[in-house]
Amino acid sequence: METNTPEVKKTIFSGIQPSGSLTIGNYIGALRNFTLLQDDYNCIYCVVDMHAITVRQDPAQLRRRCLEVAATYIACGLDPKKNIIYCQSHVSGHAELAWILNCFTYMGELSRMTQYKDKCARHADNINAGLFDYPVLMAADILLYQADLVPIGADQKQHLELTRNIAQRFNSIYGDVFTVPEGYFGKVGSRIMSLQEPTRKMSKSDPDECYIAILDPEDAIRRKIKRAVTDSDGEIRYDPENKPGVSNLLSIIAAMSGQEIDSVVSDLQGQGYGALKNRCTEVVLDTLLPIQAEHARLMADKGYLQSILDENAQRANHLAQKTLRKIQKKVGFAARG
Ligand code: AQP
Repeated sequence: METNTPEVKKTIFSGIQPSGSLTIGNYIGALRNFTLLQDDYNCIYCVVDMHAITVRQDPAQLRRRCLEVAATYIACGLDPKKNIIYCQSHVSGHAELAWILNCFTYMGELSRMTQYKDKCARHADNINAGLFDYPVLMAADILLYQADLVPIGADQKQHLELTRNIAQRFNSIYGDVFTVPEGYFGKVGSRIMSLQEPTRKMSKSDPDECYIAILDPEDAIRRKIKRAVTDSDGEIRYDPENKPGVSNLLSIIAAMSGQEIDSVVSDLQGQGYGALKNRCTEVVLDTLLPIQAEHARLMADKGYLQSILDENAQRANHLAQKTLRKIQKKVGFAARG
């Protein structure tokens, strides 16, 4: 017999750090998937400013970037009425749950995190406890909303695995309190590489020539792609191990145009790297220019952006408190009168 019970939508959580200008790596690995999933899930997309201060930030710039990232979310197509778009520091539950989860996470687990090791090497003068604890805060972000699915790039896989371990460990002690989340990775582009060092991930905190920012002006985009490192054999072929630069440009074209990589390669058959770079430039500009125009429109109305962040922080806080109260009770914190 058919029933009319509506299917309960699953929950998605993800976030991006306002630690620089968002790159096409952030767009392809995360943001683009956020927009694809917004109709089928209850989505919570956070600007993770608490994560960003694990490396030194200029306070005025960080404040501005929080608004800029929220505007980028909306400009990329996320509907702020449908999705919960807010700043992490506006919902105190993230920090509160992180503290509890710290007590269920081992030093050995955190020491193995590759992002921690990379960041220690890059910020040797500031290896702070927050950098070490970053994955626990990320686990708290996700588990606070009982998220089923987490759209992320490949670099965050290890952190998500740790989140799952912490959730399972907690559940094995206290019963099934946390939903154990799954990762969601796009078919192509879950690891976009640096334009100058294509064996390394593209990062927003790298030197400017290594990445394309979503908000880069057109002439900078043209210049950066023109100067992207390729190789000397001249053949357009997808082979990330032996031809990382060319393969990276092919991945960017495929991810942004929605074409299969094979079909991109066959379209460019017999042509040189000039044609590959021209095609890449065309696809990147087609994607980014409309986003930039919408972003400029949103940034001109800061009052509207602020109201979106305020309203959505309240919605997020309501959900967060529900989980937090449950967890506090489980671990034995005193009841409130
Ligand atoms: N190069 C990339 N390719 C695919 N996905 C990527 N992501 C980041 N870089 C790439 C995905 O974007 C989301 C948000 O990332 P984040 O800002 O929270 O942290 P991150 O992974 O440390 O990103 P960056 O750009 O490298 O930041 P910095 O330089 O500040 O450390 C994540 O889902 C990530 O996988």
